[in-house]
Amino acid sequence: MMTRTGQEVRLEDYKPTDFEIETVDLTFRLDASRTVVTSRIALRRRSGGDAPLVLDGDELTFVDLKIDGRTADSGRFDASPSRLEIRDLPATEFFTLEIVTEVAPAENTKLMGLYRSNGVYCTQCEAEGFRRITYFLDRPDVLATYTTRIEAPKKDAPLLLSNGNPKESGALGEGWHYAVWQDPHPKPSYLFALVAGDLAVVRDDFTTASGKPVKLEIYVEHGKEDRAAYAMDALKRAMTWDEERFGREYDLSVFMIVAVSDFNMGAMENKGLNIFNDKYVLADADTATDTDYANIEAIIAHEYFHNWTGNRITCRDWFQLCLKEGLTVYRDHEFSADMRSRPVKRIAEVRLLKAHQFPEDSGPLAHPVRPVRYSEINNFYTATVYEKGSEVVRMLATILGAEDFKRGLDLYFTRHDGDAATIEDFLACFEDANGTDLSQFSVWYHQAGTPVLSIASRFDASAKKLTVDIEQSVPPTPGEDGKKQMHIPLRFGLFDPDGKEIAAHSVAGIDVSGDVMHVRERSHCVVFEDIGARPSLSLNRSFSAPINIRYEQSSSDLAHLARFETDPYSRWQALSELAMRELIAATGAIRDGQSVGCGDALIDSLLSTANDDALEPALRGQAISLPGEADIAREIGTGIDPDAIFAARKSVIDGIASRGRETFEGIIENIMPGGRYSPDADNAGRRALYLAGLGYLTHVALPPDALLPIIRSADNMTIMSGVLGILVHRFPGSAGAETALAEFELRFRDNPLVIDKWLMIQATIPGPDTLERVMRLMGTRHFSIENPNRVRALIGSFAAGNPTGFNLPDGAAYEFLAEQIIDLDQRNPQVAARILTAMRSWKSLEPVRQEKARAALATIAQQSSLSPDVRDITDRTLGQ
Ligand code: B3K
Ligand code: ZN
Repeated sequence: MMTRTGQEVRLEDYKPTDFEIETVDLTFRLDASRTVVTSRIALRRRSGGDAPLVLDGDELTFVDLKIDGRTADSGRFDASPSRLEIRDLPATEFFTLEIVTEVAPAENTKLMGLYRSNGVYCTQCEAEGFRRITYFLDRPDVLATYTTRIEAPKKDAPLLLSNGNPKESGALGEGWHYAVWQDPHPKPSYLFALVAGDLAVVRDDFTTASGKPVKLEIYVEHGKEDRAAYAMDALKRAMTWDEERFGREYDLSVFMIVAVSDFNMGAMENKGLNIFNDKYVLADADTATDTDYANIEAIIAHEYFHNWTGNRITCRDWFQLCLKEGLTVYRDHEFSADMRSRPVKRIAEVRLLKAHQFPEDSGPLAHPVRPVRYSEINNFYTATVYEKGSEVVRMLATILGAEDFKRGLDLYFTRHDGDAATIEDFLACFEDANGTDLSQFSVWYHQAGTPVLSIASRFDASAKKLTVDIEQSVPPTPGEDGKKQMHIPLRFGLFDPDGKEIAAHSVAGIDVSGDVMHVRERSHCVVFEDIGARPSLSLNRSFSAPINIRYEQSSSDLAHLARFETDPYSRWQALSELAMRELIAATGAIRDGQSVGCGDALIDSLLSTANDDALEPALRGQAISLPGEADIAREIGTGIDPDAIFAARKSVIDGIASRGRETFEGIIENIMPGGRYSPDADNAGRRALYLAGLGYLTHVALPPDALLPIIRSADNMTIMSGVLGILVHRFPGSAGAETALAEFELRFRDNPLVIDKWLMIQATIPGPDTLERVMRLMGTRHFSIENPNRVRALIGSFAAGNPTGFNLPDGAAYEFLAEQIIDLDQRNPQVAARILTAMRSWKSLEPVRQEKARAALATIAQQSSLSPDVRDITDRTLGQ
């Protein structure tokens, strides 16, 4: 498999290793600048021959090698920082190696392998971080049982944790102590973890469905224990839910979560010892928003669910990443839907998918859910693998139905427990359990690009027939010629002119099961018989497939659906489609120098939804939140002028706000929950609707001065930061906005996670002045280029979340980003590469900005010492 030189790895080259590693015994003698790692591995020769054994390394210092207990002659091996090649191995089937390496955790700025975060030793090994600890066959199909002994000075590290169950611990001389952990479950090296330091613990207990006791422990910095209560509650709910919904029980005597403040992503599912970005553990009303609470619940569950989908059954190779990630995202989505409101959750999922995955799928970084090539695997932890991967599993459930889906998944859990599996293995379980053929469905895994269904319909009143022509296509994506036809499950509904749903009894031209049409051919001519009056057609209900639909549906039809659809998600979808048309038309008008109005169909539908007390507040909030600037840009597709989109969106909001003033005033007066803050879904939905209403009112009534007191008197972070965002974005530079920012800073200056919100709000202020503000903020004590959360909050959200501020016509912000990426790349390539993906849609910009963006990307490309991570993203983004 690959070493970290950036050459391409290809799925078709996969071959099992010549050697199996059966057991791994690790000893760590911890020291910030010189940790000694001794790794004793027991190998079994799988195939004959005298091929050398080549172990992966990455920036390692080799110290010593023993083969079967004897020091190896220097002629028998070559050791470099990235590789250990051993020749003349014993001819026996079994033999052992003892490898000693040295690493420097304090100097590890990549945050991969063993590193230090706020004085705590911690690890991150997925995907290829274990090779930064010791030489190993560092690939997911090498499964071994691990015993880990950790030695450290008791004063610096009273706490010594690793995977599995605690085995023994005790004192050593000179103030040192040790602990031994044993993990009985064979695992790949990417699931290894170690934590050592001085942390506080929050404990709880859980009893599994079959009666086994499990200790639950969440480790946080001293003084932050109270802020781990919600995470603990979420964990217990996730454990119960996984037993009830999927029959999955936990399998060790202890489950530990450690929160650290320097982490490259959200969290990591290491066996029995999850390590989390503290942002996804710590919460209380004063410091966390409703969104933070929802994210904590989802991510705690996601990592826990990996214990089965990822750990017990892992991936054969990294091409199969979606096997664990897509399935686990599907599971966490279902969990959140059950814990909260299903339609509200679905709307949030679709908004996220469209905002992140759709642009990826239509740009230079497009790749299949199961790719076949990569040059840097860390760049494939993408919205396509995760979110589209989850949608593919959801479609499987839709196509098979709940029972058959469950039968297939149960077979997967029994057949592949303990395996490193593939997508083919996964699909075969659903085929075998149900006697069905999923070969056409499997194209979803293999083909990049968002499929398009082009729809045309006509109604023949005298024949009482509705005819719907459906044609499928997939736009071209890099490196894939000729797209195959896909199996698209399309939920549908028909609504008569009175708004009643019509049962479609007789449908010809397509297979239908329940309310799902199975689009399998290039084109279908679908005929609905016995339809009395021209109906409104609702398509892709509940977003049954991650596709784009091109259907010239009249505004009155959409308004009809926005009013009468019985599926709340689809009601939102109709309204959002109506709004999108209005916003696109307004953008065109602005570019042509015409005045912008807002059609009555949209305003009427939007206000009647906002006023509909029968709908839960969160849905009303979603309904009145218009598509964002990036959504509009995505739908327009080419020649994007972000300033025109911003102006158009503002005009449409002005129009809605002036006619809806009473509605919005009513909302902000009545909707807020009373009593003490609670993060539950209903209360959170009320606050979301309140903030949406307040946002509109700033376009007609509320001046900055009226917002300041709301911020000052808020008893929770959702309202405080939500109103701060509205004030600062609507009235940038105003005295009120600057006062509010200063007060917020003063109050929260010692809480970096809250300061991240402050940085993010400022980084996303629309307009040309924000670049300077971002540069200024980089010079304050609140920013640190070393901490990924700070970098993402300030630079990441500026580049990815501020269309007008980042896409300056003179290209100054692109140049700024290029400089930051080049700098950051020296320190943390993974974070640099991730932030650079903000440039992925540069080819859809209008020509002037496009040229400036290309030039900035070229500046990065010209650097001679780029990491494989940034090199890969830069080259693919430029189309090279
Ligand atoms: N499996 C990890 C992601 C690891 C990312 C490595 N670059 C978290 C998750 O998806 O649960
Ligand atoms: Zn995951």
